[in-house]
Amino acid sequence: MKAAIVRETPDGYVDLVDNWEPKPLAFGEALVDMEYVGLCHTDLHVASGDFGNPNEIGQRNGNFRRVVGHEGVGRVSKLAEGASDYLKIGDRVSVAWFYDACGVCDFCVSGNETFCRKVRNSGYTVDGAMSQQVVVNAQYAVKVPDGLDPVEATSITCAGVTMYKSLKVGETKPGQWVSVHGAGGLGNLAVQYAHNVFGAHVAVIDGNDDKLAAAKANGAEVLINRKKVADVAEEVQKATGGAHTAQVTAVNAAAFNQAVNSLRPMGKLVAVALPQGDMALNIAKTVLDGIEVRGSLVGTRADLKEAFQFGAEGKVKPIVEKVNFNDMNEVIDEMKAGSITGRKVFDFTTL
Ligand code: 8ID
Ligand code: ZN
Repeated sequence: MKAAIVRETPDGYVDLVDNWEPKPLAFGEALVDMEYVGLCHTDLHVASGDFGNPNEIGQRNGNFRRVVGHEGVGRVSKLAEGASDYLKIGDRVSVAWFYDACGVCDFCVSGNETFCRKVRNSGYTVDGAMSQQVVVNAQYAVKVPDGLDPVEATSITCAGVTMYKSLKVGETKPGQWVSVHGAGGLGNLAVQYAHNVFGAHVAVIDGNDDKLAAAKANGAEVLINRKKVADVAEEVQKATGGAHTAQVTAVNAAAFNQAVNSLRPMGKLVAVALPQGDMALNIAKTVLDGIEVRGSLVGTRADLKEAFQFGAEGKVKPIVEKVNFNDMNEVIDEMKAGSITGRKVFDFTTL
């Protein structure tokens, strides 16, 4: 069957193959026939080897190289023994970056399962969603609610839940100002969750006017094209009086510094994007203004269930476009160029 796999020497692109086979199901696992899979910028990091060579990390499926993808939605077609307590044939489920965890450590039992030291991640340490069939751990595959369009659900599976969670991590309150640095796949959903779910005011920063226009349509009140202003932070300060929380989704270390300087005293910076390198943090600003810096990583199964529900209720509506599996490397180039508004979603139903 068809699958998109990381290249032998990861170079940022994928090999599209026809001869891939899923591994045999083990106890508690289910087979999912994929319908739609979105491309997240994390897939580009994985395919580039930014987190190490994924072909050499985690469990291998025979001689196959790692299948990418973690914004997947499909229907359960087969259950191994032990899986029917959690799923039934025909259920629509998601394949998210958080694949599974040990279930018994301090992180798992305290509602912080994504930080389990035995965590497995789809499309990185286990095979991901970009194949016609995917093996999931039935206890961990979160169901997609009725009433949520499956193409839109793919974007909530990673981008949506990640920003819903990071707004929680930022302790976002109604009426506060949130600055969203980067209006890509994650950023446009940050705008929607911040505005429509958390009741916050939103300032958005990006270098692409189409993305800023989409953010405006989704409720952002302050729009800043970083390429057209001398000082991003100064513009945010002028327009908002300083953000209460800055959400950094831009794949660019400079955006982290702009975000810190956009905050008001006691503001929180939530780091979400994963560019290579270090973040420079002005010590005096951090100390004198009581700035907090937190990292935020995707979301738990409970977070994803909640994030899906807001989608099913129409409070958030991902911007999605269906595209052909064979065009994946061209879509990767578009993402690298920063020209995708919302998400491109590969259609597995027509393969
Ligand atoms: O759990 C997590 N923390 C998590 C989950 C999912 C994704 C983290 N991520 C990471 C990805 O690995 C990636 O590093 O978040 C980052 C953003 O993912 P994405 O939203 O899927 O990428 P995108 O659609 O390419 O959007 C990136 C946006 O950043 C803008 C670009 O114009 C684009 O719209 N941008 C850049 I590049 N530099 C900027 C800057 N200095 C900028 N926007 C503002 N200021
Ligand atoms: Zn992702």
